[in-house]
Amino acid sequence: MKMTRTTLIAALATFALGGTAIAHSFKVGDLEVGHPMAFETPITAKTGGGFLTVTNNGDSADRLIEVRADFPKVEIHTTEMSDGVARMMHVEAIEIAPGETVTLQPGGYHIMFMGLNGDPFEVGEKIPATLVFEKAGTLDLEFNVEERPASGEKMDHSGH
Ligand SMILES: [Cu+2]
Repeated sequence: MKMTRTTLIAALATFALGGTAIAHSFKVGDLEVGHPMAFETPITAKTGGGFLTVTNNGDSADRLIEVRADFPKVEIHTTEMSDGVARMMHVEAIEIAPGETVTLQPGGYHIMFMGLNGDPFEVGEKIPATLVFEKAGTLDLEFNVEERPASGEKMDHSGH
């Protein structure tokens, strides 16, 4: 593996924390984004989910309206259960009310990176992305790719 500056810093940080998942956060205006991460994906995966928390420390609502990353398509999704099957649906925006924390997690809201096409997410990889908020503006951050838990989340991707 070629040791880039980013991987070196990540390796040092991992060492310092004893190999536990690294919590990281990013701020723009009154918003704080906590621990953006994605699970590793199989080589055949066409999509990967991105997860994080957004806390609004201000006194007016804001909305996540767009996510930009180097993939053919990036969408904001929600998950709805119908007939016992989780189906993902595209949403235009996620509202973050003042004083609230919205959690993007498996089975709920998530960011969908689409068109992976044979370049899967690998543990330790960092995915650069830009979140666009209606009021707070843009926020550059990185999603840490982490090991998928053994149970994994099972999702129906037929809607894609
Ligand atoms: Cu999705």
